[in-house]
Amino acid sequence: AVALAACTPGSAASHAPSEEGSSVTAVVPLPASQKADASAKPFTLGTSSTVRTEATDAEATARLAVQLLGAATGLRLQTASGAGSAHDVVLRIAAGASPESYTLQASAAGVTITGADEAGLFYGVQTLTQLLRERDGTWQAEATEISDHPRFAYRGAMLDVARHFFPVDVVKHYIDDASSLKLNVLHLHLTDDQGWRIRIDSRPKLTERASTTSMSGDPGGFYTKADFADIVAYAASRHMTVVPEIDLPGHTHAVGLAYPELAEAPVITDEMKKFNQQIPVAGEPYTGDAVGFSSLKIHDEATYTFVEDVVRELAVMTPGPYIHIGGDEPHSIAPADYRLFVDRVTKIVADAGKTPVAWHEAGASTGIAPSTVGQYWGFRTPTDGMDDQARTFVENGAKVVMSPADAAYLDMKYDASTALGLTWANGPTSVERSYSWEPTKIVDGIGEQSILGVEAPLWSETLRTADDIDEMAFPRLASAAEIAWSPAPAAHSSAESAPDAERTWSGFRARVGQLGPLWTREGIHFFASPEIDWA
Ligand code: TNX
Repeated sequence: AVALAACTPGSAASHAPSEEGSSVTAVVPLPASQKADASAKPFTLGTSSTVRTEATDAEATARLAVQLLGAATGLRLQTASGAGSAHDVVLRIAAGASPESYTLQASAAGVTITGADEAGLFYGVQTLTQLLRERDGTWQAEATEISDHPRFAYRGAMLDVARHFFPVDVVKHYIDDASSLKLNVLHLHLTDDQGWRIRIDSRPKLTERASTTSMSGDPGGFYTKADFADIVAYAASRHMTVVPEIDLPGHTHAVGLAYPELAEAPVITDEMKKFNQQIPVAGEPYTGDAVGFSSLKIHDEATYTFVEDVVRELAVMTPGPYIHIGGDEPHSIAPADYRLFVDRVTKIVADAGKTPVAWHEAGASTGIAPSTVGQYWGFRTPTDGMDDQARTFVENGAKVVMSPADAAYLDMKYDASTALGLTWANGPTSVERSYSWEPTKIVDGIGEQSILGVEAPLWSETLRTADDIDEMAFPRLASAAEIAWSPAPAAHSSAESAPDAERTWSGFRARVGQLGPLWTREGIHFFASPEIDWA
């Protein structure tokens, strides 16, 4: 752990409290290294400040910085080139350091952000938006030096647009949300029993017949290819890669509305009756919340022709390296049939030039395409052999994304009184629980080198609006972001650093509390959890 290595004992007034009573900086996720000098004069951003670049490679980020700093402060800044004044922000790219890394120097002489690449520069700008505080009618950032880089390459947020459909603007808002926390993957759960949300030209009935409804009888919707391209481009401009998920072979009731010949009859379980869930009927839209009742026909070649059509078009639409094939909750499918399906479909994705991703159940298969990345959604303490399934991906030479449901699932209630959300993952997930887990300590044999990254899924059974999304995601998405980005917690915390500068729950809690006003100005409808002392 290199956390706070720069905060050497005796460094002048390191992390001393400011007038506001908080420590000098409140950056989330916690930077890899940070030195602050509360006795030095701060940087001041004002109406005459400009965002400056020395070379054209930083100009796109400079334009974005004007927007982001504008949203954070209300100031209407301009871009410029060449040397500037002490109130300007200078953006530079200097290749050589690790991908996505940046350094930031703030002082009364100005702010300089140097990115190893455009992504790093963008993250430095995001850090600056968090450093700026309104004081005496001006926007100030305390004098500080930050050197920062991510722990994990894959830092994801998943949005379920199948149970409830969210229009392009809402998805863009979520991209803004997630990228402000230095997340770099948007996993879109595009299909499920309740609806098919992506246009496939060779299979037009999918969106004609299987997209019009959502859960609870709410309206449906789907993305045209132009919509999807718009999302992909917007995500790319914020350095996020889109991972599209087509959930197979279960979670496919909607496919049967369009192409009934591909679908098995729904399997009605005692559980559905016990929990008073809506009973699925073949050929009718499903608007309930049961899972595990649907399947494509495993022993029919037409199924694989269908999957090839979908994967081929999806691969063309997706510049990123991954296509997620789902694979979760195959409750109504014989294990041997499920394995056969996973083997064939991961190979279809690999043959289309993409890296398959699958939920951990697919690890039960031995003939899976070896490049397949697993996504672990079991609990922090694995049950039911889910750890064995997750380990299979690693044994094949691939990696795993960690999404423990009882900590990383953003659709769980915060506490029993939360209106939105579910409770199946070990009851409600407090902010503290969302923060207090370590990816390398969940599955034996899956350590740092086997973990591609961390993802926080947001399933939408109970969510209808952008505000609902924000309420469930903030502040817990910040927990996932810190786990994914910041160095692993040090075995012993440094006595010299202020508690809120530590990669600990109390440090996180204090820093997140400082971000409330920024989130409000940015239009993020966060849940003002009583676990946090909000500024
Ligand atoms: C489980 S975990 C699911 C989803 C539900 C979610 C609700 C997993 C891969 N599948 O189908 O939406 O729980 O929390």
